[in-house]
Amino acid sequence: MEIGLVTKSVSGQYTVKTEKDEYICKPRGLFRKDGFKPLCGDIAEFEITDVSDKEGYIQKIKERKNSLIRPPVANVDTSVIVFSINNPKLDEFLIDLLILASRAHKIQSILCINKSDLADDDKLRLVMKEYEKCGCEIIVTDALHEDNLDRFSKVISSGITVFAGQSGAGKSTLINALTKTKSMQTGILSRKIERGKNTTRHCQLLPYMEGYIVDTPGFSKFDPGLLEPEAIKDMYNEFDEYKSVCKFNDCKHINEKGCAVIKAVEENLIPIGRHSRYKMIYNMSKEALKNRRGY
Ligand SMILES: Nc1nc2c(ncn2[C@@H]2O[C@H](COP(=O)(O)OP(=O)(O)OP(=O)(O)O)[C@@H](O)[C@H]2O)c(=O)[nH]1
Ligand SMILES: [Mg+2]
Ligand SMILES: [Zn+2]
Repeated sequence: MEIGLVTKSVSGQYTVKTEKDEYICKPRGLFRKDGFKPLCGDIAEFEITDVSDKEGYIQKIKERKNSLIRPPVANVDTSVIVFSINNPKLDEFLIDLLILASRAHKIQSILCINKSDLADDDKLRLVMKEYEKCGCEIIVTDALHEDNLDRFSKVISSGITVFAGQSGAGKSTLINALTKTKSMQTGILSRKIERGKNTTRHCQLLPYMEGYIVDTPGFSKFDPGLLEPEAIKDMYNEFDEYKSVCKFNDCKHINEKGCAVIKAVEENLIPIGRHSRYKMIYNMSKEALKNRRGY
């Protein structure tokens, strides 16, 4: 049996890369019966069925560390959350949700403020201040002029990295520049094409340094209902140094008496924007949980 990394999936066919070679593989029938599908990023055990044509048959998938639905990829180590301040307009709510989604999947995230050429310096500084204590490294780039892209070589040099963020923020432009390819469609054209086809079916890992990059085309939505309300409050690094002082052990930092987090917000020690969006996200995920349970 051979072992390799699934680097590409197109309509039921999987490219599996071994140390020396690449094989086009089909999954064994039993997977389909179980409703199980291999994903890009999976470590696959496969049998070679045709040596000269390099074809194979996937027999087994190693246990995954995590798996995402969009993009459909497994064993993700890092997410790069790409956004811009102008064009498209800053969407802090989406940024916060993507940080939370990453944490929920045990994925480390990096914030990339792209289109720095279009941003006003004061606004840029404010945004960096807002996120300085969120626990994510911040990289400011201008993908169009390939400015500051070498920063990525230090933070995503290995493992599997997913680029996510608002549509039009420049994910594909960044990826093309980093991988020195034109693998990804960019611009309005890409969005027109993506709308027309089922993008959830197709996925590809692009080699970058010792690791791989995956694009998420046209990301604009994320459902807070997928987050567990009780888990969210522990995903804000900003709250860490205050929450042990809250009067109640199970304080949610929403409106409780004696909440040290709320006090820190009032004293400008925690960005008010991060906290007010936290309250919204917490309530939305609580509502969603109620709807799921039916009470
Ligand atoms: N001025 C400027 N334009 C940029 C920059 N990065 C990307 N663009 C442009 O912004 C547009 C959108 O870039 P894409 O790379 O397609 O954005 P995307 O995030 O992949 O968008 P979706 O695939 O829809 O999610 C393109 O016209 C790019 O040329 C940048 O740093 N500065
Ligand atoms: Mg794109
Ligand atoms: Zn509290």
